[in-house]
Amino acid sequence: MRASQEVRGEKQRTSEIHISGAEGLYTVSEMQRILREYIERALHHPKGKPDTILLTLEEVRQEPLTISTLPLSTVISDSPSEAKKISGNMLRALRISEKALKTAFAVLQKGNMRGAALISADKGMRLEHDRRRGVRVSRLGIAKPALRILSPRLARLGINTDTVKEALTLASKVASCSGVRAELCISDDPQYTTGYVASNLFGYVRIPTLKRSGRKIGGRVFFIREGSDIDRIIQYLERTPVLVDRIGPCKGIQRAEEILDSHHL
Ligand code: WAQ
Ligand code: MG
Repeated sequence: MRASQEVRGEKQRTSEIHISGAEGLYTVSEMQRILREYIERALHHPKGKPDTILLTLEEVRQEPLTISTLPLSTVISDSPSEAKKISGNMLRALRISEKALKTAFAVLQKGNMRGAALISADKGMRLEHDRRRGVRVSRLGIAKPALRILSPRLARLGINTDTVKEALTLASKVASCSGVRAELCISDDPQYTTGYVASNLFGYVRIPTLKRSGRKIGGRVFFIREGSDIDRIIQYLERTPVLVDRIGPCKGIQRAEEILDSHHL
């Protein structure tokens, strides 16, 4: 599903605001219920009212690959500047260059992308073919038995929401893509201020206060190992069906240093 709104700017020029998007892997019997949920989500979104809602349903014949969720944790952070420092340090530990970090934070500050930016981890170059749209991760989902394990684990931490479950599923698919070294995400919902850094090394690390409340900025950046085959990566993220069928550990609040120190790099 993708919902957008056309706005008229200066000199009658029109541009499009991305309101909401959602995707998943479902059985035919779930289709009607999911469509209703997606339409509901598009119509009642904190970013505004869409004038266009596009729904696409495609049969997936390929058997999905199965993966585990990344280990989840949350760091302590109580200001955007602290959150930026924590996310920057974690990404530096993952060998993301200063140049790449600069490009990444500029993309997130600008916002209004439908998909994610691909940035080379070393040179900090934008790699996706369509920079306005970005790369949209699709054909991903979580199997029901896995969801039944995940939900109570998240509930114990007070974070059993669709937002967290969907972001954890997406980050786990992205981390399973060879060539992707790390992901940085900030929600584009004005009130949702928690973001994350995800990687195979540190897991899915939630970072509160990554943006100031009320701001419409946000987005996703995937840091790509230098010299990777970009078309293969895009093909995997957009087209290869991947299903979460195992759940990794879900930890509570930790200090950022604890997470960094637990790995000898
Ligand atoms: N593929 C690629 N990029 C995407 C996708 C996708 N399927 N969905 C969203 N994005 C990009 C797009 O640029 C959005 O503007 C941006 O990410 C943010 O999307 O643990 O809610 O759906 O508490 O607003 C993270 C923290 C929440 C969750 C992320 O993202 C937690 C969130 P949103
Ligand atoms: Mg959003």
